[in-house]
Amino acid sequence: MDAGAFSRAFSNVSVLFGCLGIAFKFAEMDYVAKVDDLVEASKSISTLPSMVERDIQTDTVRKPGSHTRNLLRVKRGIDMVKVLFEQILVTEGNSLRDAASVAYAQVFAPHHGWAIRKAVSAGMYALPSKSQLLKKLNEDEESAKVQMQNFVRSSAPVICYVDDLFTSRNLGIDW
Ligand code: 1PZ
Repeated sequence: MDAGAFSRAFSNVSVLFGCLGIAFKFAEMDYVAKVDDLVEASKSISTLPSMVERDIQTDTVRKPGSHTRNLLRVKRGIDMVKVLFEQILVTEGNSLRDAASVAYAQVFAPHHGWAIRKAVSAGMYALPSKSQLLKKLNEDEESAKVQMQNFVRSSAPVICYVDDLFTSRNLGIDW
């Protein structure tokens, strides 16, 4: 998979962050820094497999700030958005809290320490309502439904692809 196309596509997730308010500023900064690292790296390393291969050669796969480590974090971010959309699609009512809590619990919580998990669960109370979010995104229920379904459908193979990239090289995906 082309590294530039991948990282540019998922830098768009920061638009969503922009609508969530300051409670998730820290998560946004962390995510944006990691995507930006991949965007920069893709200028000299053209594909995701070659990016990972380089870190394997230099034994820096799990090193803080490595491209491979950042790729795993960004993949989780995409997975979180996918699960969040799936949950929003099946949840009634105007609150995003249940959908966001399920997505966080499923994707990130197992990898975050106590302090971050507490901060995130506190932040969940500061989320905008679904109708406020739609308004900020310039969407209505129907248009948002179509966009979310599209994201869920098209992100699934990308998530699988990155998982395969890690597991096929025995790098593990649970760190
Ligand atoms: C309605 C939507 C609610 C969205 C809630 C988003 C919650 C995500 C909270 C994440 C807090 C991140 C704090 C930083 C954690 C870092 O320690 C780790 C490890 O980084 P490293 O050690 O490798 O440098 N970073 C991460 O786990 C990546 C976090 C990215 C968060 C992306 C979430 C995308 C979801 C967006 C939904 C709009």
